[in-house]
Amino acid sequence: MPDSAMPQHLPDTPARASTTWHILGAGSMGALWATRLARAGLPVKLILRNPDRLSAYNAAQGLTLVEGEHAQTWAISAQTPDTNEPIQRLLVACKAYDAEQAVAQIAGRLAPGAELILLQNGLGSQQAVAALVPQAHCIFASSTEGAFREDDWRVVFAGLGHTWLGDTDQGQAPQWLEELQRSGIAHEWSPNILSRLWRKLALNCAINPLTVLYDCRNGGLQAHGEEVNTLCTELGALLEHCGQADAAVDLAAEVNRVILATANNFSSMHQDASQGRRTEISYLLGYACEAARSRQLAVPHLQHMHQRLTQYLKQHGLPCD
Ligand code: NAD
Ligand code: KPL
Repeated sequence: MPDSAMPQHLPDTPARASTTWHILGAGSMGALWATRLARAGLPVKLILRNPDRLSAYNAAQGLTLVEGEHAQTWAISAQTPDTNEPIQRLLVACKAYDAEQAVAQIAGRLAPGAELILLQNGLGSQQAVAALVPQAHCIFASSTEGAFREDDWRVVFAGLGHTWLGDTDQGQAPQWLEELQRSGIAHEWSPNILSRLWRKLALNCAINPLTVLYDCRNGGLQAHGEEVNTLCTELGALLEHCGQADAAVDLAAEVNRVILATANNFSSMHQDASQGRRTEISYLLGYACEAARSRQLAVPHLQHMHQRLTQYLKQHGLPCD
């Protein structure tokens, strides 16, 4: 597929004064957001792990977004965490297990009233980040968009989706959502983002671990319907005990719908495990089991699933946290 010949260089000063979007983590989701914001003419800066990653990025001359047959490179400026520049708006696009440490590296740069948008899947990492930077306004996000890294600094937009954003104090939708609109990032302000995150966590707990253990596509779980439904029953009870009764409504029906609708796909956890990458188990099944334990709710099947998955990851030389 031909790439557009030259990287698109972006103006140093955008036409209209706008808050810079700092993006922490230039992987799949970070690149998907950064390139679309930059394409809309918004000021974007990437924060990369260290000077080696910054040199590699500069050598590549930008971030490439592949959409269908079209690939376009955007020369978005980048920096390391120790750059001396205040951050007003930060998209945290690391994996759940990296988010807290990554934010700790830039915490001293956060301007008064800074806003953080936390894109992590599962639960637990958002609360850890919010506790680390109590002076900042943390917005949690739950996204059904899909992207993967084809190569370093080259990301494929693999699945259209939607992103829900919200905070835990029932705050008003921020003005800058209009910038997401302009960037073509389908989104909605959610008055109850925790309910969305819990629902997604439950879906992921009912599907993802089983696809790893049975080494199958999502559709392969149709042969294990009883096991899926047993997990859904426990997950529903857990949601209710956690004050998330709305997220429990018709859970099994939705899980079975998702299994059918995504029958041909490998779950994100299956992709991680089969490619030798660390999974987000602690922020999905681990979080669910801990939430049940702390409320003295018996969830024997979820616990057993957690043990089996932990064992599997150990046997395959992968971290189980
Ligand atoms: P990824 O591994 O592709 O990208 C994470 C990036 O963060 C990597 O480039 C990594 O080097 C970087 N990073 C880690 N620590 C850092 C640090 N200290 N400083 C700077 N950079 C650092 O991950 P992803 O697929 O983009 O996923 C990010 C989150 O979004 C996950 O929680 C995932 O579950 C969620 N999510 C992903 C998708 C998807 O399709 N990829 C969809 C929905 C939600
Ligand atoms: O979100 C998913 C994932 O693979 O992480 C689905 C498709 C819902 C399966 O749980």
